[in-house]
Amino acid sequence: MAATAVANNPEDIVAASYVGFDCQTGLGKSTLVNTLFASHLVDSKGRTEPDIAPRSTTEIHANSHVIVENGVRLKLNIIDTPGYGDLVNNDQCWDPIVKYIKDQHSAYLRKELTAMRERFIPDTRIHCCVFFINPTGHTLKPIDITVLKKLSEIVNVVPVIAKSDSLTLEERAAFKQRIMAELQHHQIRLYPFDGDELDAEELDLNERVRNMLPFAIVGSERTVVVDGKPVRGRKHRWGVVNVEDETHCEFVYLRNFLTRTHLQDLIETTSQIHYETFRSKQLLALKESSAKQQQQPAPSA
Ligand SMILES: Nc1nc2c(ncn2[C@@H]2O[C@H](COP(=O)(O)OP(=O)(O)OP(=O)(O)O)[C@@H](O)[C@H]2O)c(=O)[nH]1
Ligand SMILES: [Mg+2]
Repeated sequence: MAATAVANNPEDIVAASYVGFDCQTGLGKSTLVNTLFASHLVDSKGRTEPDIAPRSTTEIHANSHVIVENGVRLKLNIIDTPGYGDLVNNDQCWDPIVKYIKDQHSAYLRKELTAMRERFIPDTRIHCCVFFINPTGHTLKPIDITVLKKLSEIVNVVPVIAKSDSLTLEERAAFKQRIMAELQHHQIRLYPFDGDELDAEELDLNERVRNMLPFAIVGSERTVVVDGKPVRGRKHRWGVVNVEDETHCEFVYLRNFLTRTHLQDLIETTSQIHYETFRSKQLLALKESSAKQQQQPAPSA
């Protein structure tokens, strides 16, 4: 775990791919992508300041930047998705994202099977899905439960309370408790997992993350000046929410989690658990279909 992520590609750079998803539009997915990248950008082709008002995302779109964390060059790929849940029929709103995640597994498996001699296989597998929850303060919607169940079976899932500046601290704490109780009730297995190979320090770190989930986040595309320093923030009539201030929201914890403390483990868990499950199912299906073909009588001449 921790920041000693090992590069496994020719560019000598660690690569991690994350996707943001929710069951409705406008919860701040695109804003969070920009907030994450704005904090320590090394090379940026993205927006550092909004020149146009954020627009509703219409298609799955990959954003990619290199950041430096603890001296490790990290290529972050963040996949932004449209809010699918406002469609008249919410049924199957998870289809595009589930397909996207499986397609990446499929592409990796194909390359693994065909390009055995290549030392490096380009890896576009998704290491974490950040799931945005509407800050209603009430409960999760049934569609959230359905989607979380589907996603947690194929990818590491980390839930966040979107736009948490709309909740008071008491509301936030009560909402978190309710969400976690619901997830437990529905037996939804969230990341991080406690494997046998983890030491006491790592188990303790996981426990601390679990106690904090879902991260209550705030995103912003604007820079505001706080104590003479430019920071990402949201200016309200009553004051400024500084997204980097841990007493205002938990954005910094989410960022540390994704880019430092759990980076390596997210990558390993994806490969060892989610991809392995996908891979063995695919190979079994392949074996069964070729066995069936062999059983079929040869066509008579
Ligand atoms: N109060 C508050 N507003 C936010 C926050 N994050 C984003 N917003 C605002 O919410 C609106 C929608 O943000 P987007 O980032 O476009 O939301 P989205 O989830 O990408 O929307 P779709 O692409 O349509 O699904 C914008 O006006 C943002 O400024 C937040 O943390 N707090
Ligand atoms: Mg968007």
